[in-house]
Amino acid sequence: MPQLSIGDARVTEGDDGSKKARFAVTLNAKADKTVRVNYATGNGTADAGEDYRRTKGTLTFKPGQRRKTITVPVFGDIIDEKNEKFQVTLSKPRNAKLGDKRGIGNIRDND
Ligand SMILES: [Ca+2]
Ligand SMILES: [Ca+2]
Ligand SMILES: [Ca+2]
Repeated sequence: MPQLSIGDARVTEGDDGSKKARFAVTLNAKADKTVRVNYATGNGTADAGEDYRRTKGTLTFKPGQRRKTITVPVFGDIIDEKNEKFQVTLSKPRNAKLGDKRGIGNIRDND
């Protein structure tokens, strides 16, 4: 069975609006069946609603597809903070198994 892994993301915070943290989710081999996996964000030192938008959903890889991207909005502010982290965790893989199931979102403060 092919294996799913998620990478880390790095984004420099803005001062307003939001910027996108992009997490690549990859399959280590082509699958002949449709692969699905759930994902959800979780707090680290960064808080949902304050620093980033809570995001969850399901990715679908059609047979032959190897790479998808999860996008999480990171909110801008003008508060002097430490650099902060949150995570995106994969769960419930269908027709695949999990390799690295946790991606770290690194937010670099710019204030
Ligand atoms: Ca800022
Ligand atoms: Ca912030
Ligand atoms: Ca800030």
